[in-house]
Amino acid sequence: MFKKILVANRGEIALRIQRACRELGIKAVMVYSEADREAKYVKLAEEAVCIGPAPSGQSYLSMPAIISAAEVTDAEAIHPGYGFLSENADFAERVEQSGFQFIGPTPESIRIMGDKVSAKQAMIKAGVPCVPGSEGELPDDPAQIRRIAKTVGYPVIIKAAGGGGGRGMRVVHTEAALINAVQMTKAEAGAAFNNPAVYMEKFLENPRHIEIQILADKHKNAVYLGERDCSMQRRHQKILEEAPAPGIPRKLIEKVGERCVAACKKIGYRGAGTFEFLYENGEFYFIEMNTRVQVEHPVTEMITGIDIVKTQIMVAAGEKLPFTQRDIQIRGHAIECRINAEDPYKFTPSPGRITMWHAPGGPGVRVDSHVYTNYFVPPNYDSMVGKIIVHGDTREQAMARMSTALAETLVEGISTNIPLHRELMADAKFMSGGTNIHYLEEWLRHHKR
Ligand code: MV4
Repeated sequence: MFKKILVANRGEIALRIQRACRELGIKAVMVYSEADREAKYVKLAEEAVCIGPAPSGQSYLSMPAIISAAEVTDAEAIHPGYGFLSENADFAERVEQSGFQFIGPTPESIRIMGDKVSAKQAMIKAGVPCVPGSEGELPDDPAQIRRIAKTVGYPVIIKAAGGGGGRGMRVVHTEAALINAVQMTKAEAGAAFNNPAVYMEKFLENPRHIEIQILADKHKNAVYLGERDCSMQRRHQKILEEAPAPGIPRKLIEKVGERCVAACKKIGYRGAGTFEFLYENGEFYFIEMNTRVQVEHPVTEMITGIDIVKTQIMVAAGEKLPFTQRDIQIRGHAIECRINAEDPYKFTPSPGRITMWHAPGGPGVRVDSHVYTNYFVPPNYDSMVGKIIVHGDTREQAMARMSTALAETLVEGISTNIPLHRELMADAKFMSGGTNIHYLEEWLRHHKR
């Protein structure tokens, strides 16, 4: 096992990784920008290195700054967290070339999944169900493009190979609009991702966003840890997640989960990973794979009892997965609310000093947050200041526990989206379960204030 790990991230996930290190008896080196000097995980750290000024381009995205910090502190491995450099194949490669373990999959795996066309081709080959569409990149010939769209059937969606997470996509409803839409998406993709390749899929009108968590080691073992429902989102920002996904047959999840595991074994995947699916009319359609730990990993930890971050570290060190698929039991229901420093209905950022922070507690309540009373939320980064996660025997109990937890939570000095979460926990449609990816945006349109 490693003796020392460098945590190349900030905020709640930096603290989460530090805690996993503590539990494993590993020293954690924290890196921080000048804006994060006062962060809790920096104060708690046995070792911390300032890697640059507030802008992330000069700190959390600076490969030389992070690799030098690992060199001067004698760390053996680097955990990238989520966001920043976590899905940058060049970074993973430079980390390994500098003699450190990258806590994540190989650069090759990251590269395959970063290109959505090659990701989809790998999944089709491995037997994972995908959205019907073009076989790979779209050709240049307009007649051929029209023919593909006719076969797929309108509406279609044009997506950039270099995109993902909602960037570089365009829906097309008619043949008249097709060629222009393809050209526009290609031009934008060339500028934004330095890769003009695009592909086509059938556009699913009202899907849910369901994802499957997997863990794999370096010895060809892989398991799936059930699914998460991440449909509650606004502008591709998830706001709450839950596990299991309400109303989806267990047998179907098992079938898709087994396909994901088979795909991992086939491509030699290792570490934690998430297969993203759209779910509509009882069918799963793969769209993308995330090669990092995700913000919403705690809901899976709560229903499985497995520590995903700890396992990431163990498998990176070469250990075998300490459980098999048969050992993994889904127990109860978990919900996570992301607490953002923002106006709850206008969504404008609300950085600044938190004059009062009181976190909730009680049975089945977990709070993952790096903030505290008198903490200053810097304006330079993502607005998430923490996550409230609850577990219950049933979905009803989890919702009741979340309502109580939200009522107990006190944040003063900045605005947060807690009022929105409180309303959602009392919303009849959310309470009945299974709302789709458009629900929150529609709800917000009808609840203008
Ligand atoms: C789609 C889709 C409908 N049909 N693909 C958006 C983010 C990126 N990961 C894929 N996205 C979508 N792909 C087909 N063929 C609708 C979306 C989509 C979406 C997906 C998941 C969660 C929220 C979303 C919000 C708008 C659109």
